[in-house]
Amino acid sequence: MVYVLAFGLTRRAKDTHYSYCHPERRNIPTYKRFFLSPPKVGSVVEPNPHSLTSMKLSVLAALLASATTINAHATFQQFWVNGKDQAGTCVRKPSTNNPVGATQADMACNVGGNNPAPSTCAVNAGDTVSVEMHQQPGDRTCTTEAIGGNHDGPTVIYLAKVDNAATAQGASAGWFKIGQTGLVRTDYWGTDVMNANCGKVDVKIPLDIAPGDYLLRAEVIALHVAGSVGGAQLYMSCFQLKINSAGKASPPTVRFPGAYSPNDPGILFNLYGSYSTYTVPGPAVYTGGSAPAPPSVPPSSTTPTATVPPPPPVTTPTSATVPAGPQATHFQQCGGSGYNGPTVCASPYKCTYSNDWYSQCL
Ligand SMILES: [Cu+2]
Repeated sequence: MVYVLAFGLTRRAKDTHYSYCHPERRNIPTYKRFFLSPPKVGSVVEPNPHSLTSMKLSVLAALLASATTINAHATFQQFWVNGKDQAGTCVRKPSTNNPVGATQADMACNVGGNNPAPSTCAVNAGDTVSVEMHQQPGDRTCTTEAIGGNHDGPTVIYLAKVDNAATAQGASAGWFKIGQTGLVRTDYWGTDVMNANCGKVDVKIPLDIAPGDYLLRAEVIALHVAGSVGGAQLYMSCFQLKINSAGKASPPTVRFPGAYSPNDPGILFNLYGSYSTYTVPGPAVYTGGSAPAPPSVPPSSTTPTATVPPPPPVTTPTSATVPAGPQATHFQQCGGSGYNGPTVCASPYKCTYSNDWYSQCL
Protein backbone atom coordinates (compact mmCIF):
# COMPACT_ATOMS: atom_id res chain seq x y z
CA MET A 1 0.00 0.00 0.00
CA VAL A 2 2.75 2.37 0.89
CA TYR A 3 4.70 1.27 -2.18
CA VAL A 4 1.76 1.97 -4.43
CA LEU A 5 1.45 5.40 -2.89
CA ALA A 6 5.18 5.98 -3.28
CA PHE A 7 5.09 5.01 -6.93
CA GLY A 8 2.30 7.44 -7.72
CA LEU A 9 4.01 10.27 -5.92
CA THR A 10 7.34 9.59 -7.56
CA ARG A 11 5.81 9.97 -10.97
CA ARG A 12 4.17 13.21 -9.99
CA ALA A 13 7.38 14.54 -8.50
CA LYS A 14 9.29 13.83 -11.70
CA ASP A 15 6.56 15.37 -13.77
CA THR A 16 6.82 18.46 -11.60
CA HIS A 17 10.30 19.03 -12.86
CA TYR A 18 9.31 18.20 -16.39
CA SER A 19 6.45 20.64 -16.31
CA TYR A 20 8.73 23.36 -15.00
CA CYS A 21 11.22 22.78 -17.77
CA HIS A 22 8.35 22.87 -20.20
CA PRO A 23 6.16 25.75 -19.06
CA GLU A 24 3.39 24.96 -21.47
CA ARG A 25 2.50 22.16 -19.07
CA ARG A 26 2.61 24.32 -15.96
CA ASN A 27 -1.11 24.82 -15.52
CA ILE A 28 -1.81 21.36 -14.18
CA PRO A 29 -2.82 22.02 -10.56
CA THR A 30 -1.21 18.90 -9.06
CA TYR A 31 2.14 19.73 -10.55
CA LYS A 32 1.87 23.34 -9.56
CA ARG A 33 1.05 22.48 -5.96
CA PHE A 34 4.20 20.39 -5.72
CA PHE A 35 6.39 22.99 -7.34
CA LEU A 36 5.15 25.94 -5.33
CA SER A 37 6.15 24.40 -2.04
CA PRO A 38 9.74 23.28 -2.49
CA PRO A 39 11.02 21.66 0.69
CA LYS A 40 14.44 22.43 2.10
CA VAL A 41 17.13 20.12 0.81
CA GLY A 42 18.31 17.86 3.54
CA SER A 43 15.21 18.24 5.68
CA VAL A 44 14.48 14.97 7.42
CA VAL A 45 11.21 13.76 8.82
CA GLU A 46 11.72 11.00 11.35
CA PRO A 47 9.20 8.22 10.75
CA ASN A 48 7.08 7.18 13.70
CA PRO A 49 6.46 3.44 13.28
CA HIS A 50 3.23 3.70 15.29
CA SER A 51 1.62 6.33 13.19
CA LEU A 52 0.46 5.72 9.66
CA THR A 53 0.06 9.46 9.13
CA SER A 54 3.64 10.28 9.96
CA MET A 55 4.76 7.36 7.83
CA LYS A 56 2.94 8.80 4.85
CA LEU A 57 4.39 12.19 5.62
CA SER A 58 7.90 10.82 5.72
CA VAL A 59 7.45 9.15 2.35
CA LEU A 60 6.06 12.38 0.99
CA ALA A 61 8.94 14.40 2.44
CA ALA A 62 11.52 12.06 0.97
CA LEU A 63 9.92 12.22 -2.44
CA LEU A 64 9.65 15.99 -2.35
CA ALA A 65 13.28 16.21 -1.30
CA SER A 66 14.23 14.11 -4.30
CA ALA A 67 12.17 16.39 -6.51
CA THR A 68 14.40 19.30 -5.52
CA THR A 69 17.56 17.49 -6.58
CA ILE A 70 16.47 16.45 -10.04
CA ASN A 71 19.19 15.88 -12.60
CA ALA A 72 20.01 18.78 -14.91
CA HIS A 73 19.16 21.47 -12.35
CA ALA A 74 22.08 22.87 -10.41
CA THR A 75 23.42 25.32 -7.84
CA PHE A 76 26.61 27.32 -7.46
CA GLN A 77 28.14 25.77 -4.35
CA GLN A 78 31.89 26.37 -4.04
CA PHE A 79 34.37 29.24 -4.28
CA TRP A 80 38.04 29.63 -5.17
CA VAL A 81 40.43 32.53 -4.61
CA ASN A 82 43.46 32.64 -6.92
CA GLY A 83 43.17 28.92 -7.50
CA LYS A 84 42.80 28.11 -3.79
CA ASP A 85 39.75 26.05 -2.92
CA GLN A 86 37.47 27.65 -0.31
CA ALA A 87 34.86 24.88 -0.76
CA GLY A 88 31.42 25.97 0.48
CA THR A 89 32.61 28.20 3.31
CA CYS A 90 31.27 31.48 1.96
CA VAL A 91 28.28 30.42 -0.11
CA ARG A 92 24.70 31.10 0.88
CA LYS A 93 23.53 27.70 -0.17
CA PRO A 94 20.19 27.73 -2.01
CA SER A 95 17.46 25.56 -0.50
CA THR A 96 16.83 23.77 -3.79
CA ASN A 97 18.46 23.33 -7.18
CA ASN A 98 15.31 24.49 -8.95
CA PRO A 99 15.42 27.53 -11.22
CA VAL A 100 14.07 30.99 -10.40
CA GLY A 101 12.11 33.10 -12.89
CA ALA A 102 13.71 36.33 -14.15
CA THR A 103 11.31 38.58 -12.24
CA GLN A 104 10.68 36.50 -9.13
CA ALA A 105 11.33 37.72 -5.59
CA ASP A 106 14.17 35.26 -5.03
CA MET A 107 16.15 36.52 -8.06
CA ALA A 108 18.88 38.12 -5.94
CA CYS A 109 20.26 35.18 -3.99
CA ASN A 110 17.86 32.28 -4.72
CA VAL A 111 15.45 30.56 -2.32
CA GLY A 112 16.98 30.64 1.17
CA GLY A 113 19.51 33.19 -0.03
CA ASN A 114 19.14 35.45 3.00
CA ASN A 115 20.47 32.75 5.31
CA PRO A 116 24.11 33.54 6.12
CA ALA A 117 27.00 31.44 4.81
CA PRO A 118 29.24 29.61 7.32
CA SER A 119 31.82 32.39 6.87
CA THR A 120 33.02 35.21 4.63
CA CYS A 121 35.90 34.74 2.14
CA ALA A 122 38.79 37.23 2.12
CA VAL A 123 39.69 38.49 -1.35
CA ASN A 124 42.03 41.15 -2.75
CA ALA A 125 40.99 43.46 -5.55
CA GLY A 126 42.63 42.13 -8.70
CA ASP A 127 42.31 38.51 -7.57
CA THR A 128 40.86 35.93 -9.88
CA VAL A 129 38.05 34.11 -8.11
CA SER A 130 36.02 31.15 -9.32
CA VAL A 131 32.51 30.04 -8.58
CA GLU A 132 31.72 26.35 -8.96
CA MET A 133 28.37 24.86 -9.98
CA HIS A 134 27.11 21.29 -9.68
CA GLN A 135 23.81 19.54 -10.06
CA GLN A 136 23.59 17.95 -6.62
CA PRO A 137 24.50 19.39 -3.22
CA GLY A 138 28.05 18.44 -2.28
CA ASP A 139 28.72 16.46 -5.46
CA ARG A 140 31.83 17.91 -7.13
CA THR A 141 32.43 15.10 -9.60
CA CYS A 142 33.77 16.39 -12.88
CA THR A 143 32.33 13.50 -14.84
CA THR A 144 28.82 14.86 -14.26
CA GLU A 145 28.03 18.04 -16.15
CA ALA A 146 27.83 21.06 -13.84
CA ILE A 147 24.45 21.88 -15.33
CA GLY A 148 23.10 19.16 -17.54
CA GLY A 149 20.71 18.42 -20.30
CA ASN A 150 20.15 21.23 -22.72
CA HIS A 151 20.31 23.96 -20.09
CA ASP A 152 22.37 26.18 -22.41
CA GLY A 153 22.93 29.86 -21.74
CA PRO A 154 25.23 32.54 -20.35
CA THR A 155 27.10 32.59 -17.07
CA VAL A 156 27.00 36.01 -15.39
CA ILE A 157 28.67 37.37 -12.24
CA TYR A 158 27.78 40.45 -10.18
CA LEU A 159 29.09 42.18 -7.06
CA ALA A 160 27.20 44.33 -4.54
CA LYS A 161 28.83 46.47 -1.87
CA VAL A 162 27.10 45.91 1.46
CA ASP A 163 27.57 46.99 5.08
CA ASN A 164 27.87 43.46 6.42
CA ALA A 165 28.25 40.46 4.10
CA ALA A 166 26.85 38.09 6.72
CA THR A 167 23.56 39.92 7.15
CA ALA A 168 23.04 41.75 3.84
CA GLN A 169 19.83 41.04 1.93
CA GLY A 170 20.36 40.48 -1.77
CA ALA A 171 17.10 42.15 -2.76
CA SER A 172 18.15 45.40 -1.03
CA ALA A 173 21.66 45.44 -2.50
CA GLY A 174 22.88 47.37 -5.55
CA TRP A 175 24.56 45.07 -8.07
CA PHE A 176 27.16 45.70 -10.77
CA LYS A 177 28.27 43.13 -13.30
CA ILE A 178 31.90 42.02 -13.32
CA GLY A 179 31.85 39.15 -15.82
CA GLN A 180 29.78 37.27 -18.35
CA THR A 181 30.16 34.61 -21.01
CA GLY A 182 27.32 34.36 -23.49
CA LEU A 183 27.31 32.68 -26.87
CA VAL A 184 30.92 31.70 -27.57
CA ARG A 185 30.27 30.18 -30.99
CA THR A 186 27.52 28.20 -32.66
CA ASP A 187 25.87 25.97 -30.07
CA TYR A 188 28.58 26.69 -27.50
CA TRP A 189 27.60 28.80 -24.51
CA GLY A 190 28.97 30.03 -21.21
CA THR A 191 27.41 26.95 -19.65
CA ASP A 192 29.45 24.74 -22.02
CA VAL A 193 32.66 26.56 -21.01
CA MET A 194 31.70 25.99 -17.38
CA ASN A 195 30.89 22.31 -17.92
CA ALA A 196 34.25 21.82 -19.66
CA ASN A 197 35.91 23.40 -16.61
CA CYS A 198 34.40 21.08 -13.97
CA GLY A 199 31.75 23.63 -13.07
CA LYS A 200 34.13 26.50 -12.50
CA VAL A 201 33.63 30.04 -13.81
CA ASP A 202 36.48 32.50 -13.29
CA VAL A 203 36.19 36.24 -12.88
CA LYS A 204 38.58 39.02 -11.91
CA ILE A 205 37.68 41.26 -8.99
CA PRO A 206 38.04 44.82 -10.39
CA LEU A 207 41.23 46.41 -9.12
CA ASP A 208 39.76 49.85 -8.41
CA ILE A 209 36.65 49.10 -6.34
CA ALA A 210 36.35 50.38 -2.80
CA PRO A 211 37.34 48.01 0.01
CA GLY A 212 34.76 46.39 2.27
CA ASP A 213 32.07 43.73 2.46
CA TYR A 214 30.47 42.50 -0.74
CA LEU A 215 28.05 39.89 -1.96
CA LEU A 216 29.05 38.13 -5.17
CA ARG A 217 26.16 36.80 -7.23
CA ALA A 218 26.85 34.01 -9.74
CA GLU A 219 24.15 33.19 -12.27
CA VAL A 220 23.29 30.83 -15.11
CA ILE A 221 20.44 31.76 -17.45
CA ALA A 222 19.24 28.51 -19.01
CA LEU A 223 17.51 29.19 -22.31
CA HIS A 224 16.15 25.78 -23.32
CA VAL A 225 12.53 26.89 -22.89
CA ALA A 226 13.11 30.66 -23.02
CA GLY A 227 11.26 31.00 -26.33
CA SER A 228 8.07 31.88 -24.47
CA VAL A 229 7.61 34.62 -21.85
CA GLY A 230 8.59 33.40 -18.41
CA GLY A 231 10.40 30.35 -19.74
CA ALA A 232 14.00 31.35 -18.97
CA GLN A 233 15.36 29.39 -16.00
CA LEU A 234 17.81 31.24 -13.75
CA TYR A 235 20.13 29.56 -11.28
CA MET A 236 22.04 31.76 -8.85
CA SER A 237 23.92 31.74 -5.57
CA CYS A 238 25.35 34.55 -3.46
CA PHE A 239 28.78 34.40 -1.86
CA GLN A 240 29.97 36.52 1.09
CA LEU A 241 33.24 38.39 0.48
CA LYS A 242 35.44 40.87 2.31
CA ILE A 243 37.47 42.68 -0.33
CA ASN A 244 40.77 44.28 0.52
CA SER A 245 41.48 47.10 -1.91
CA ALA A 246 43.23 50.43 -2.31
CA GLY A 247 40.54 51.49 -4.76
CA LYS A 248 37.69 53.93 -4.37
CA ALA A 249 35.30 53.13 -7.21
CA SER A 250 31.62 52.43 -6.62
CA PRO A 251 30.18 51.51 -10.02
CA PRO A 252 26.52 52.19 -10.94
CA THR A 253 24.19 49.42 -9.83
CA VAL A 254 20.97 47.55 -10.65
CA ARG A 255 18.48 45.63 -8.49
CA PHE A 256 17.36 42.01 -8.41
CA PRO A 257 14.59 41.52 -9.19
CA GLY A 258 14.40 44.49 -11.54
CA ALA A 259 17.48 44.28 -13.73
CA TYR A 260 15.88 41.80 -16.15
CA SER A 261 12.56 42.18 -17.93
CA PRO A 262 10.47 39.32 -19.30
CA ASN A 263 10.95 40.63 -22.85
CA ASP A 264 14.69 41.37 -22.71
CA PRO A 265 16.29 39.86 -25.82
CA GLY A 266 18.51 37.74 -23.56
CA ILE A 267 15.56 36.49 -21.47
CA LEU A 268 12.94 35.88 -24.17
CA PHE A 269 15.08 33.92 -26.60
CA ASN A 270 14.50 30.99 -28.92
CA LEU A 271 17.46 28.68 -28.43
CA TYR A 272 16.35 26.57 -31.36
CA GLY A 273 15.99 29.49 -33.78
CA SER A 274 18.48 30.87 -36.22
CA TYR A 275 20.91 33.37 -34.70
CA SER A 276 24.57 34.25 -34.61
CA THR A 277 24.57 36.62 -31.64
CA TYR A 278 23.11 36.70 -28.16
CA THR A 279 22.77 39.73 -25.89
CA VAL A 280 23.42 38.89 -22.24
CA PRO A 281 20.79 40.77 -20.21
CA GLY A 282 21.61 43.35 -17.56
CA PRO A 283 24.13 46.19 -17.49
CA ALA A 284 27.54 46.33 -19.17
CA VAL A 285 30.44 44.56 -17.49
CA TYR A 286 32.40 46.80 -15.13
CA THR A 287 36.08 46.05 -15.52
CA GLY A 288 37.51 48.91 -13.48
CA GLY A 289 39.59 50.09 -16.39
CA SER A 290 41.68 46.95 -16.30
CA ALA A 291 41.82 44.17 -18.85
CA PRO A 292 38.51 42.38 -19.40
CA ALA A 293 37.65 39.71 -16.87
CA PRO A 294 39.37 36.40 -17.65
CA PRO A 295 36.42 34.15 -18.48
CA SER A 296 34.55 36.61 -20.65
CA VAL A 297 35.72 34.91 -23.74
CA PRO A 298 34.39 37.24 -26.39
CA PRO A 299 32.34 40.31 -25.37
CA SER A 300 28.66 39.94 -24.56
CA SER A 301 27.19 40.07 -28.03
CA THR A 302 29.31 37.43 -29.57
CA THR A 303 29.53 37.15 -33.31
CA PRO A 304 31.08 33.79 -34.00
CA THR A 305 32.39 34.82 -37.39
CA ALA A 306 35.69 33.53 -38.62
CA THR A 307 38.58 35.76 -37.71
CA VAL A 308 40.37 37.40 -40.59
CA PRO A 309 44.09 36.63 -40.52
CA PRO A 310 46.19 39.74 -40.01
CA PRO A 311 48.01 41.10 -43.04
CA PRO A 312 51.69 40.17 -43.36
CA PRO A 313 54.08 42.63 -41.72
CA VAL A 314 55.31 45.39 -43.99
CA THR A 315 58.79 45.42 -42.54
CA THR A 316 60.88 42.51 -41.40
CA PRO A 317 61.79 42.53 -37.73
CA THR A 318 65.31 43.71 -37.19
CA SER A 319 65.96 41.98 -33.91
CA ALA A 320 65.07 38.67 -32.35
CA THR A 321 64.30 40.08 -28.92
CA VAL A 322 61.04 39.29 -27.17
CA PRO A 323 58.69 42.16 -27.89
CA ALA A 324 58.34 44.48 -24.93
CA GLY A 325 54.81 44.81 -23.63
CA PRO A 326 52.49 44.06 -20.77
CA GLN A 327 52.92 40.75 -19.02
CA ALA A 328 50.22 38.79 -17.25
CA THR A 329 50.82 38.17 -13.56
CA HIS A 330 50.10 35.15 -11.40
CA PHE A 331 46.63 33.63 -12.10
CA GLN A 332 45.88 36.13 -14.83
CA GLN A 333 44.64 35.02 -18.21
CA CYS A 334 47.34 34.67 -20.86
CA GLY A 335 45.58 32.98 -23.73
CA GLY A 336 42.44 31.44 -25.16
CA SER A 337 40.14 31.87 -28.09
CA GLY A 338 38.98 35.48 -28.31
CA TYR A 339 41.46 36.72 -25.73
CA ASN A 340 43.42 39.85 -26.69
CA GLY A 341 45.46 40.60 -23.56
CA PRO A 342 49.09 39.87 -22.74
CA THR A 343 50.22 36.35 -23.58
CA VAL A 344 53.55 36.46 -21.77
CA CYS A 345 53.59 35.61 -18.07
CA ALA A 346 55.75 37.52 -15.62
CA SER A 347 58.57 35.35 -14.31
CA PRO A 348 58.47 32.74 -12.84
CA TYR A 349 54.94 31.90 -14.04
CA LYS A 350 54.19 29.92 -17.16
CA CYS A 351 51.18 30.32 -19.40
CA THR A 352 49.21 27.14 -18.73
CA TYR A 353 46.42 25.83 -20.93
CA SER A 354 43.16 25.11 -19.09
CA ASN A 355 40.78 24.91 -22.05
CA ASP A 356 40.45 26.33 -25.56
CA TRP A 357 39.07 29.57 -24.16
CA TYR A 358 41.27 30.09 -21.18
CA SER A 359 44.94 29.78 -20.30
CA GLN A 360 46.34 31.35 -17.16
CA CYS A 361 49.73 32.14 -15.58
CA LEU A 362 50.58 29.44 -13.05
CU1 LIG B 1 15.13 22.62 -16.05
